Amino acid sequence: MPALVLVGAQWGDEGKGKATDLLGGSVDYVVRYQGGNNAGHTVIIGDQKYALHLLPSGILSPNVVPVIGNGVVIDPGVLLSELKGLNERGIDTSKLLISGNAHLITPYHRTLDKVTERFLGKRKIGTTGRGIGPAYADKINRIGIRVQDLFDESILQQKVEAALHDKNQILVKLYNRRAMPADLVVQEYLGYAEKIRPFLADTTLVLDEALKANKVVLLEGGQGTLLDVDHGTYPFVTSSNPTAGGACTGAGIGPTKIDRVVGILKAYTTRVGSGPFPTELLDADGEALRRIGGERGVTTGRDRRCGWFDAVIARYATRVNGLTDFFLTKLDVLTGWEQIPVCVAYEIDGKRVEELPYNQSDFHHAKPIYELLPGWTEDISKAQTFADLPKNAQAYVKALEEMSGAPISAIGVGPGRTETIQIN
Ligand code: 2SA
Ligand code: GDP
Ligand code: MG
Repeated sequence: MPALVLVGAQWGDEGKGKATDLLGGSVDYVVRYQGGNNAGHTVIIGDQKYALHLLPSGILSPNVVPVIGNGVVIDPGVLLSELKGLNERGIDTSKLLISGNAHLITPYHRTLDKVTERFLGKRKIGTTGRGIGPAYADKINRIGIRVQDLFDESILQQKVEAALHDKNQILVKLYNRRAMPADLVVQEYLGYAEKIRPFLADTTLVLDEALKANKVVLLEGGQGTLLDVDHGTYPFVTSSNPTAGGACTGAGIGPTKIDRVVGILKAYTTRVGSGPFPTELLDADGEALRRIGGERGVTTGRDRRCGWFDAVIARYATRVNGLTDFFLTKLDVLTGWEQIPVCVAYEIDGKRVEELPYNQSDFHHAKPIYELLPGWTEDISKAQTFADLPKNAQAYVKALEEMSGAPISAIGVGPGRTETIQIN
């Protein structure tokens, strides 16, 4: 198995951190390929809970080489404090590799993220405020600062000045903020250089050599399919490509090297931030899913919006990612409902629609068409095999598999590493 991709099949927070950690024992490299410290990946090992934002979840597996690929945006202050936090808990982070081509998030990106959201008011995206969008905008606009720029003071100075040229006018004239002096940013960022240097690597070369030596490389997505800037619910998306194609550009691996794409799929649906969400529940069921599922943002602490499972979205994730299989997570959270509604299609302007509409307004109008599946009351958190699950839970999993278009290869029945049913 050369390279495999692990991607969120919904709007993120499906349990990618746990899934990556589970696979950690059988892979050699874990690569983050997009996003930045907007992500919040939770890993629970024994009685220890880790919340990773920027670092690949594989950093917790002693034999894994963790890699931050070129497609990631790095806030260096956050990177160093996350490393320090892990070191203080006895985790060895010395094997980390960081691409010199990854872009940096700077204080002006964070400020712009926050002021534009405030300016948008009711139309806001609901970003994490971490500067992700503005940093990617600069990358595409070719005025970004890259990790490698930290090691050449005069280049860094020129690039920061160029990036701030327009932004300071915007900050002062449009948003009534103080201008940001380039020198201050440069001084702060030069201070990070020597701390980051030991991790600097030509990561595409390292990964190519690893693949040639038959090492297994896991490409770990942040966020999820419906938050993808191309394939998600634009403009209510993040500014990168979490979908499987993004793994190739964000890690510098050719598609021919990937032979498995795992979609992480929650047994119900959640979303953080604004945007359409057909199966959203604004009632006691939604509240119960939030409470039982502990649905709160790992980065911002925001309550997550909750709703029933949406098979249209799962099918779409199978299509745009070329999924080979799913990890179904949080099945245990559904224990106790007499009947569990599952959205099988949408009604849009009086018509039944089976596939995710590409038209934004149609998606905003989509009303879920539900099928009711019988629930179960037995505690399933100790189940170790599929046969251990109550019949109705088995039928729920089988129904989801049928509707979603790819086989389910593992089922999460609790947050811990061992609370997982492996199938076949
Ligand atoms: P941004 O900050 O520009 O990426 O925000 C754009 C949209 O992307 C959503 N987004 C996320 N959605 C779910 N989980 C994410 N990570 C954190 C978590 C979220 C948190 O694990 O809980 O703590 O709030 C994540 N990151 C970005 C975001 O909500 C916007 O809708
Ligand atoms: P990620 O961003 O996809 O890594 O997911 P998050 O860490 O943001 O959110 C997933 C949450 O669900 C975390 O608190 C996990 O510990 C938890 N979790 C993962 N899998 C399971 C599961 O099968 N059952 C339960 N009850 N919790 C799970
Ligand atoms: Mg998360």
